[in-house]
Amino acid sequence: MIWAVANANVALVKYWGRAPGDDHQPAGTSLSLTLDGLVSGARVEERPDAGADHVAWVPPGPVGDLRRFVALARGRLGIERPVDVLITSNFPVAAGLASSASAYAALTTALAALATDIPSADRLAAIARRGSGSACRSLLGGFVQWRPGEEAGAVTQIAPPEHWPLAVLAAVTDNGPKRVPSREGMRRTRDTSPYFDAWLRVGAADLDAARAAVRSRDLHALGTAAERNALRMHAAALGADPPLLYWEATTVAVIREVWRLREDGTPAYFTIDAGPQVKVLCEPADSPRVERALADVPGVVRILRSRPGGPPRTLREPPAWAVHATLGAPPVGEEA
Ligand code: 2P0
Repeated sequence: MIWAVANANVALVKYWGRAPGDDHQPAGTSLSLTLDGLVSGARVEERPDAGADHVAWVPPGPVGDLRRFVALARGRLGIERPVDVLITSNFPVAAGLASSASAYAALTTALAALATDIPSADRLAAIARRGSGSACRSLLGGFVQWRPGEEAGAVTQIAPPEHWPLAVLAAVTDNGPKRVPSREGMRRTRDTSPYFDAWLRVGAADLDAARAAVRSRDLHALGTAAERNALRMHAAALGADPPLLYWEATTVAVIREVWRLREDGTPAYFTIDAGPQVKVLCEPADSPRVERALADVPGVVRILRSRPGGPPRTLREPPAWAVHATLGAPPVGEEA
């Protein structure tokens, strides 16, 4: 039996739209930060006597997708025997906090540990993205770029986690599952939004700005590029037919609070994915003040603290927070 754990990641320049075709290629280049402590774990065990794979997601997740992914990954990794798979996370799933990214990065890592030949990082990234596009970014730590294309180095680390000890606070505004899954939201935006082409065009400029800001550790430059890029992604999604509105009233209230903090002299910057939660970047020294301000926004139910995190790891034992998932109980912090 093998366990692997992987961190979630937050995109500072978003992936929002697949390229045409069924190869799960992104339409544009994205840039993410791997998030320490927002973790998914995957337990994988070979079952020589079983007739088929067995998969489970605790709390329940999309097992059909998971089963198809396991079949594909086993084929690519040359794992002939059926496997038993359990996936669990230590933070709310399917709520715009990138649980599918960490889950599929952890699972890819665990399955790779069963392969007879050690697969290259490029091959692993090509497998992980079939589970969830953003999962390939969680295979690396720190600041990670994912660009379209099959050639080597499509997923690269542009700076390690220790390059820049930023604080990331996730203001959870709603624990429920998101309304429209990213995959459907991206498809609808690409196929129906008149702003999709413009979104891809401006994304390239946001990427250049964000990459330069990471290299020079310029929080204002990175934060403004990330905010701009997130708002442009949501503008493209709002233009879809039917429209995609991932925000709740509390989401907007948190945006306004971040802007108020900035006006009052605290550098804090937000980004928002395909859900109502808001992730906020700030200096570690400002983090307690920013956290208090976010927690005081009516409707914010919880703040998750993070910082730049590392790559996946394999383990022989379950991580402590995952033990009860193996017994069928919900993870820490989740309602039964
Ligand atoms: C991102 N998101 O760059 C963007 C921003 C959500 C909003 O990557 O269909 O679950 O599996 O490739 O990776 C979420 O989409 O989508 C995502 P698929 P995925 O983080």
